[in-house]
Amino acid sequence: MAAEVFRKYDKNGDGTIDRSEITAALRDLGLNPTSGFIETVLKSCDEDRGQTISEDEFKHFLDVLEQIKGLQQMFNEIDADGDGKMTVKELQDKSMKYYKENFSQEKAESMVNFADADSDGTLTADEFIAVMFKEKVFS
Ligand SMILES: [Ca+2]
Ligand SMILES: [Ca+2]
Ligand SMILES: [Ca+2]
Repeated sequence: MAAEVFRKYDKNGDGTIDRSEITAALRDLGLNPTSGFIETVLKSCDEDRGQTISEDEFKHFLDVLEQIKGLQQMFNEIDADGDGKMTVKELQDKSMKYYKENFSQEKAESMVNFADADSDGTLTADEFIAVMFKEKVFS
């Protein structure tokens, strides 16, 4: 079973999953990943630092994809109006549920600003997931 799933991601069939194949997998989830995020995903799976994901490391990659899906769900719930942008207010409204704390305006603002790669004042799923995933993996 695992080998079949691996082949689905190993598009060129060379036995490893490289950056472009990671990118394709993330696009399949509906993301538009930056090169920085792709690098983070690769590093989190690539235990032998071979710059690709081998079949041995593949289980970890599937776990990572699951984690990312979980973060997507979380994003969609916080994005209450479903416009694909998380505002400071939307984050504040759901902060008790997800962070067990009622965020002040200031705190919600500073979290949004921290993750807001294009500085438009709101977070896309890509901006949100990139930061949340990094915290999960490297903390
Ligand atoms: Ca490949
Ligand atoms: Ca929204
Ligand atoms: Ca933004």
